[in-house]
Amino acid sequence: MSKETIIAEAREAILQCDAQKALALANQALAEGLDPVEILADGFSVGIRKIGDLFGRGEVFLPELIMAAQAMKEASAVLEGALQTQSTQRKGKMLIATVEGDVHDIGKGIVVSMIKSQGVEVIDLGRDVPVPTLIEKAVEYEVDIIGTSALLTTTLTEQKKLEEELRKHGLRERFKTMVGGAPCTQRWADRIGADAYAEDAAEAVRKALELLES
Ligand code: B1M
Repeated sequence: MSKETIIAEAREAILQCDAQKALALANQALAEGLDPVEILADGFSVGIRKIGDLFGRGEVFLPELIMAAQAMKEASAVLEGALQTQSTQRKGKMLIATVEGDVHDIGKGIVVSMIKSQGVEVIDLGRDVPVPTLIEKAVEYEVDIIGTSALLTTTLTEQKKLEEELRKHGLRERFKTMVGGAPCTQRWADRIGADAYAEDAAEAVRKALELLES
């Protein structure tokens, strides 16, 4: 199967909420030596965003969204597994989580795998993580960067809360912060005083490495 066909079928598998097909395509992509990042970004991620648009327009409903997310998670787990083997050299430490009130963790998972593959140690606290926990763990693990992902306009404010709480506790200078997630923008990052914003996982890797060098 050509790369273009695998990418097109990967999108389709998510739109059809077909986890079995998505998994088979992810495995086939790896067996054919294709770039897992490209298959994720141009194939599966496009499919899940399309389902999100259909959901937003009321053309599909929550059960389909949940099934599509499951298919996406299974396929990305396979592709992310391939990423983790690319580099083992340690370059710094980053804590990352999806903010409180938000369970969206597919994109964060891709970001984590890609940053790890570049030799950065990543402590992933999962999803729905309150700001006090983020700060407590950042201090405990002595990380260099605190990264937060927010996918809902209602939970984006948690990223602002993190900046405020860090300042309040005199810890702002101790950590670099990075924000991301679909509703997040560079403007938002500037407004709240975050050190970096990344639109996608590839940019998250670049920005994390820049923050570690600064
Ligand atoms: Co929900 N959801 N969802 N959802 N969901 C959105 C976000 C939505 C835009 C869909 C829509 O209506 N069009 C909408 C939000 C609207 C808004 O806030 N304005 C929405 C809604 C409304 C909801 C619920 C409220 C639905 C309901 O219950 N009625 C509910 C909320 C639950 C909650 O969190 N409290 C809900 C639930 C769910 C599922 C559980 C079904 C599932 C999530 C499963 C999971 O993640 N485990 C889900 C999904 C899958 C989506 C969409 C369709 C896809 C998200 C995704 O995985 N994208 C989403 C629509 C959309 O985003 N267009 C939607 C693919 C992923 C690769 O991209 O996450 O953007 P993304 O990550 C990218 C970048 O953003 C960036 O890099 C990643 C990789 O390139 N990035 C970072 C992300 N984090 C970063 C951190 C960084 C740097 C970069 O540094 C730290």
